[in-house]
Amino acid sequence: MISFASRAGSAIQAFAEASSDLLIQPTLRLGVTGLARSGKTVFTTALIHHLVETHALPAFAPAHEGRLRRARLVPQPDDDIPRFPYEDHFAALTEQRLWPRSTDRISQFRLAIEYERKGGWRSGPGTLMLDVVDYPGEWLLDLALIDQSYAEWAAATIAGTRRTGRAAIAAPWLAVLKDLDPSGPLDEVVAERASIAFTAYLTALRAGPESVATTPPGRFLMPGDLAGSP
Ligand SMILES: Nc1nc2c(ncn2[C@@H]2O[C@H](COP(=O)(O)OP(=O)(O)OP(=O)(O)O)[C@@H](O)[C@H]2O)c(=O)[nH]1
Ligand SMILES: [Mg+2]
Repeated sequence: MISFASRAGSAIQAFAEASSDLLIQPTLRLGVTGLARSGKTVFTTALIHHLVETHALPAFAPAHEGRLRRARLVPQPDDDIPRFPYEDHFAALTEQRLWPRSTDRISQFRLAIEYERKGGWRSGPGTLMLDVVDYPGEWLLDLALIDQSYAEWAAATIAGTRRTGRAAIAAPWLAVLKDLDPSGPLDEVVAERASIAFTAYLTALRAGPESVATTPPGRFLMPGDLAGSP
């Protein structure tokens, strides 16, 4: 009961804080989404640059109407998520003239955007906190797995190895599969060996003519913090 009361208390407090936050300081959280190599990191870097340097943004209504005062990077709110390395990406693009490497883990940043309200019942200056998340495009593939059972995914993945041009790259993984006993006792070492062979197959597919990952799980290709976990 005590724990319920204190939990309810902290929930009410959190709600009150969130509501007062919302009144004083609205927060918008955006995920930039797209398959691997679709341009998320470049777009995100350009977005920060244009907002922070207050470049002319004629298609962005608040800027066009002269209501955008300034934007600045402020500490991002989650201590357990790495910060988006904006300065590194920007320097690579403009000084070294290099495109960013494929993103291999999640990161985020927070922009405080100071603007002039449009009028109505609350006018005057306002600040919008914009949190933007960048992540490896490979992870987007795994959304398709949400509606699939393991058996359906396994059947589809094995059927996929029979597509034209895949026999040679699938052979080493299929050879490992043949030696597995699905009803035998769990052996972590054997499972890891199979997982490594399967990941090599996914990597070979990604290196193929399509040059983007299309076979999930993308987490196998870009494990991020889960690298090496069972
Ligand atoms: N010409 C041109 N090419 C771009 C632009 N943005 C991205 N590209 C190309 O697209 C590639 C991928 O861009 P990224 O921003 O790294 O793509 P991403 O979506 O972050 O990719 P992942 O991190 O692998 O998910 C770059 O290496 C460039 O070759 C752009 O504005 N202009
Ligand atoms: Mg990226």
